[in-house]
Amino acid sequence: MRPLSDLTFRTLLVTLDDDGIATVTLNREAKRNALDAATIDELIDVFTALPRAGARACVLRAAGPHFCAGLDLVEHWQADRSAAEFMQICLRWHEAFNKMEYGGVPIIAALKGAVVGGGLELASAAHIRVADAGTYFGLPEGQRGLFTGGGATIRVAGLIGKARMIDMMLTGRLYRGQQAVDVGLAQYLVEDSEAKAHELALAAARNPPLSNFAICSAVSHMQNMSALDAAYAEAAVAGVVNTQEAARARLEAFAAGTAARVRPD
Ligand code: 1HE
Repeated sequence: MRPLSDLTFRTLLVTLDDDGIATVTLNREAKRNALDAATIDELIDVFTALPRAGARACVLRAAGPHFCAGLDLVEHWQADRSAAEFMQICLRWHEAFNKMEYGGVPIIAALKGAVVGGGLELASAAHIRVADAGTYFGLPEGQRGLFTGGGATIRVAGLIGKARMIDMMLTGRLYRGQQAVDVGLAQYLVEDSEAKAHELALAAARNPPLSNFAICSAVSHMQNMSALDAAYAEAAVAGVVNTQEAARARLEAFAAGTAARVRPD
């Protein structure tokens, strides 16, 4: 695996600041950040490298007024792909999004404008989604004569349930605003989604990396297991995380009465 500093990007912008906050920007504004094959390859590269590059959290944002217009429909049409070829494309999408969901680095998606089709699949692989008033969510696959291929049947159905997902795909129904939060497409609805995403990334980055690794990989893995196996795996993960050196000082501070209490403002 090549380190982050060795990677070059054509469709992404990637930075890592002194707080350990990585910012990954979808940078194809002219095409509304539609996901072509090159962008998916770059997402695989960056999310393979980030966990080992010292990133403590990541903001996933986009250039321009829209987060992401989904699959690059023009590339797909021009390539006139066979079923086998498109299956391989989908496997690359899964690789990218699995790197995100299971990579152990908290990813906060700063959303705006269209979050549609594969764009929603991408956003769903983040750990937290922050929307603004102009953000809208859709799955226009049915109207395009397509089907989801980037994990929506798992992640979007997991967020909102299969009945709502099927409705979105069949009818083109869009969600936005408080309704999008209420159904589970976003966890925050704010004026400035980028500022909020950065604030949340900084908050997450203050946790010990091993705790974040568990939170941002184990929960997802455990959803894939039987309840019995998930409970066993939870105990094993907690055995490692809850006895880490980094937790000792925090526990000591609590015992001494100097640690912050968990109280609403
Ligand atoms: C694109 C794409 C795209 C824009 N692929 N080129 N996704 C969709 O069905 C959504 C398709 N896009 C739209 O509905 C609109 O573009 C937006 C609502 C997102 C934005 O509208 P607008 O007015 O700001 O931009 P535009 O004029 O529609 O597009 C600007 C340019 O971006 C134009 O290119 P140009 O060369 O003519 O300037 C568009 O062609 C280009 N563009 N969206 C390619 N998606 C793994 S399976 C996943 C299946 C799916 O994702 S299905 C959902 C596909």
